[in-house]
Amino acid sequence: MSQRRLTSNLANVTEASRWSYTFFERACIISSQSQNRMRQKGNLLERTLIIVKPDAVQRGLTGEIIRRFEARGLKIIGMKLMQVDRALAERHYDVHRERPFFPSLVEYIISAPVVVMALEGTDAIAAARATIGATKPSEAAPGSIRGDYGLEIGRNLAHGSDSVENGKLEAANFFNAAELCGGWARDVDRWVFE
Ligand code: IDP
Ligand code: MG
Repeated sequence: MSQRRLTSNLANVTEASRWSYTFFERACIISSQSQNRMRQKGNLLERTLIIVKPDAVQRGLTGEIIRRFEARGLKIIGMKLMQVDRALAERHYDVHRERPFFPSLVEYIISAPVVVMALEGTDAIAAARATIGATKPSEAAPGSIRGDYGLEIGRNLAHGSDSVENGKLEAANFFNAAELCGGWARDVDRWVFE
C-alpha cells in the first residue's frame, strides 16, 4: 500500500472514531433526560452485569440469550466478547472462595470466551435473574434460560448480578468507563418505561 493511501486510510479511521465518539457522547447526554424521567416516576433504574458463560458461547446460544434480555426491555449499555483471566474470575466469584466448588467454577469461567453485558432498566437485577432462572437448572422454571437450556449447576449458561450494589461493582470490574454508554436514549424507551 502506498504511503499516500495509508495516510488517507488512517485519516478515515480517525474521522470514523471521532464521529462515533461524538455520537455516543450525544446519546449519553440525551440519556440523562430519560433517566430523570424514570426517577421522577418513582421507578428504580438498576444496572446488572450479565455473563453469557463459556458453555453458552460454545453451544451457539449467545444470540438467543442476548435476545431474551433485549426483548424484555433491558437496555444494553455495554457488551463484548472476552476471555476472562484467573484474577478477574477469582475477584468476580470472591464470595464463593471458601466453597468446595470454587476451583472448578474458576476453571469453568476461564475455559473459553464469554460475552459480558451491562444492562440497565427498571428492577434490572430481579428481572434479569428471573429471565436467567434458578441456579440449579433442574429446578429452573421452563421459559427461563437455565430452565430451557441447562441440566447441571456447573454448566448453567448465564450469570446475573444479585444486588443493586453488586450490579454496579461487577459492571465496573468488567468494563472501563469508555466501554459503557449508561442510559443512552433508546427511541422505544417511552414504550418500555412509564
Ligand atoms: P447464581 O449464579 O445463580 O447467582 P451462585 O450461588 O451465586 O448462583 O453461584 C455462582 C455460580 O457458582 C453458579 O452460577 C454455578 O455456576 C456455580 N455453583 C454454585 N453452586 C454450585 C455447586 O453446588 N456446585 C457446582 N457449581 C456451583
Ligand atoms: Mg450469584
